[in-house]
Amino acid sequence: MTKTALITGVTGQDGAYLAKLLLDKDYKVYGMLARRSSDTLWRLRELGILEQLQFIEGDLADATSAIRAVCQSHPDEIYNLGAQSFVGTSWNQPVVTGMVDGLGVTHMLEAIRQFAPAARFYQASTSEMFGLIQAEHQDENTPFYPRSPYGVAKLYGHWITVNYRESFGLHASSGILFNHESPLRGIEFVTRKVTDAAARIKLGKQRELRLGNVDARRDWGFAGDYVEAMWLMLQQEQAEDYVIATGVTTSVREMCRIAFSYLDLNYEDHLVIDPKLFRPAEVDVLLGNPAKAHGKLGWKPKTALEQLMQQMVDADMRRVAKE
Ligand code: GDR
Repeated sequence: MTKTALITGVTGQDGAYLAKLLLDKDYKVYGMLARRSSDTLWRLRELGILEQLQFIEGDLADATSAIRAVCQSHPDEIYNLGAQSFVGTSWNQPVVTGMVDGLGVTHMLEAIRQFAPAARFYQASTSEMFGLIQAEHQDENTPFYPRSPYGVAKLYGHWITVNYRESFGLHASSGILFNHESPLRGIEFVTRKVTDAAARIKLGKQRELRLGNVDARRDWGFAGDYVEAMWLMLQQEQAEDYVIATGVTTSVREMCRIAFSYLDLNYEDHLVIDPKLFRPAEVDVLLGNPAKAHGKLGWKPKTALEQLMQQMVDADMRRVAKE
């Protein structure tokens, strides 16, 4: 029997890859779509899946949107990927971030509890919840200490998911995903900013790359690998929470070196440190331990950072050359 999925945040990087994965598995896929004046559909076009999706207009900050989306789509599975996902922006829009990334999760869970209690729910949680790290590796038992309004809002979303599972027996799982990138990553995030700049510098269209804290370390994986983990979580009999990561940490500086050297460029000739790009509070280092996901879901990351950066640089070289 054909399964039906509802994805919030379907136009984002993860939404696009997940929609493609589910369509390839013959799901009927609905996407909740917030109307925006700018073009948000480019990722779905790039993956060639725009025409195969059904859209329901709605916004996570609006409880009636969540109810309408659940009642119209009759989903077997709901993936809540919609969010104000820019960590830096969350200091300038802390209330909107809290509404969408925090209360928005409750809107979805309430809609499910009341109108589709048998549906399975995935919540996009994040390594930003760990924030100020006390442990060398972060796993499902590491204490949280968020360092941004984004991390704080996401922590609420995480715990309300756990609470609805424990209170009402919903099949609700939270995936604690570490940074995950791809050629579909938005230019606002540091990896894509770097690969886009490398391509522009190589093609003579830009000279500088301005960055903030290049000593920050992240555990970077490929988004295409990570959406498989989301799907696997909802195929389990028991709903649980999982850390999804590579188990390797790399500095922003080293990530720049990898991207630039692929084009025979020296990043040090172009890098300008801009104090305006530092955050009011920083997450210095993240390093996930995905052992539980490996053991229970049989999930393993397939793409190393070097390979990922090369794919992103290649895609940006093609894009910039066409401009
Ligand atoms: P992050 O990703 O905040 O980890 O959240 P981002 O790529 O924005 O930053 C990573 C690190 O790079 C440093 N940095 C810069 N970042 C940006 N964006 N721009 C710069 O110019 C720059 N210079 C240095 C940052 O300070 C930071 O330390 C991402 C998002 O996708 C979240 O939504 C998600 O939850 C987490 O990953 C897991």
